[in-house]
Amino acid sequence: MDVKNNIILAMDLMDLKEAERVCESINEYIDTIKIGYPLTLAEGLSTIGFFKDNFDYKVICDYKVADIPATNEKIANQTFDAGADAIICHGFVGSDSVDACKTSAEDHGGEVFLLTEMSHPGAIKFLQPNADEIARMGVEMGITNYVAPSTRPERLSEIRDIVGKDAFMISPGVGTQGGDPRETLKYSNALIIGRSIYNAEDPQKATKDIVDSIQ
Ligand code: NUP
Repeated sequence: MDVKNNIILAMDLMDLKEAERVCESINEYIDTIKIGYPLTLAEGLSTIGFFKDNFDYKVICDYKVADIPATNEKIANQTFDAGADAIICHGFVGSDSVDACKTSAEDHGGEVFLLTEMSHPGAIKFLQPNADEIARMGVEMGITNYVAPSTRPERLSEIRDIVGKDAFMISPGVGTQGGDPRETLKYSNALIIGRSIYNAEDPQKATKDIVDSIQ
């Protein structure tokens, strides 16, 4: 996936009008948006089409799909049928569940991102001990897109070593959660940034400052 300025906007505002205002103000810098449960549950699955039709964004749906294969398939099909370009799925549920999302993505001409380790402190207990295995499983399955935490550059480096230099890795946790943009881009292809942009007093300036800082 090609991401303008290596920045993916994590849009977790829950009012579509507010989200639209933020997107309008930063449109010159952004061409890829990640939406998740907050906005989708508040405003509906049609938000995917909203961003595609009004902004021509690539839309990554952060639904962290983590169910049995049959249910994963239904979730992924709904997501791609609504126009998503990509879906994020959890790896800890195992290869059969991940494969259901991968197959749905392939059937719809979309992409799947495999979430390896998460960015928050709590991920250290259960996810981190298994994250390398999850990444290795992804490689074995032929998955080329990964999500890994900007908050732990040393782990980003290790996960990059596992998935290889050609994999496409995107990283949340930049800014509000403490991750550093430049450090993250040593290992990752793109930053996922939410609150530091949409909660900023001036989202346009906040985005420009990040863009300038990574050029
Ligand atoms: O490990 C992860 N950490 C994380 O923050 C995986 C994620 N998908 N996210 C998401 O990235 C999180 O749900 C939010 O949408 C975004 C980060 O937002 P912010 O911390 O920049 O506001």
